[in-house]
Amino acid sequence: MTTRCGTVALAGLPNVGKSSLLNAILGSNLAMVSAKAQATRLPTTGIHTAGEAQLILLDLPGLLDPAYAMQRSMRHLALEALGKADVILHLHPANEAPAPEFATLVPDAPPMPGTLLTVYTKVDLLPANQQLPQGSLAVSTSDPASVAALLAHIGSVLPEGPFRHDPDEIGTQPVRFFVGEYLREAAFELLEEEVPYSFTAEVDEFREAPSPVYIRATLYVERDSQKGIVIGKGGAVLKRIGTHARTRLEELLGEPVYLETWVKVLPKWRRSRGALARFGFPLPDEES
Ligand SMILES: Nc1nc2c(ncn2[C@@H]2O[C@H](COP(=O)(O)OP(=O)(O)OP(=O)(O)O)[C@@H](O)[C@H]2O)c(=O)[nH]1
Ligand SMILES: [Mg+2]
Repeated sequence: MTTRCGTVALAGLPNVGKSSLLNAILGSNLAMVSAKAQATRLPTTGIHTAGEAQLILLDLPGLLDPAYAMQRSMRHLALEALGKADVILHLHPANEAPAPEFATLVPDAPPMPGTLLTVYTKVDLLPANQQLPQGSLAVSTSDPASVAALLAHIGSVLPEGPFRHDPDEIGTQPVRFFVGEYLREAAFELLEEEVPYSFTAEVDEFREAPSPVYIRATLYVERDSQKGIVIGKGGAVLKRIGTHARTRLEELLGEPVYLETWVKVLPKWRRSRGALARFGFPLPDEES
């Protein structure tokens, strides 16, 4: 059997449905999703193996014009992945068709030798009187047939080569990464305005045995007032954040989880090189 295997980057503006499409392809809620933009900060890898094709999918941060160091890191990570991808999916909402030329979104990208495919997302929201350009690839996460058709198309442009991952694998990142992601997903769901953007989480302790899995995490915000909001009256908000993340982790692990959370203030961490390095955000070399 001739196998195909390659990296497939999910790219586009914030909020276009990149993480949702990753999850729809995997048939699993691996990546965090939010109705609010700029949810994904670090690339998330998903593995999809079916028949003779293995896709190494990279859910990337949205391509935005960076205003501060964390956003510069997000863009840097996205561009770096685009330079290495075998296939680039440029995702764009169907109701905002036609999509702009991808190159206009990434004038600062390295050479991108991969095959570029424009994919219209959220087709279920397309008004009946609006048409997509002839021959467009289009998906809705609520329509499995549209996702299957996209997968077939990607399979046909994927390079030949041996599988690089166990076909049973769906992700490559450690559970610790997803602890932070699901805590942030709760923050995006429950908190408003700047608070979810000032929020991040760090795992201090992770113990897999004995059951339940024990996880202790610190939640960081940038100001004292935000700390009060994250904790809420009588700890009610913090409890909801923890419950959401714990439920998501129990689904991922298939095991009971005990999650302990603490809230701390780390002023301006999104603009601090040291704090960003600690939270896993590399910055391009020339930056200070
Ligand atoms: N109706 C509809 N909504 C969708 C579809 N795909 C995604 N969405 C919604 O669009 C919003 C953004 O989805 P995400 O998957 O988080 O988008 P993203 O591109 O990863 O966003 P960032 O990580 O912020 O760049 C969420 O509210 C999703 O539920 C779809 O096919 N149909
Ligand atoms: Mg995302």
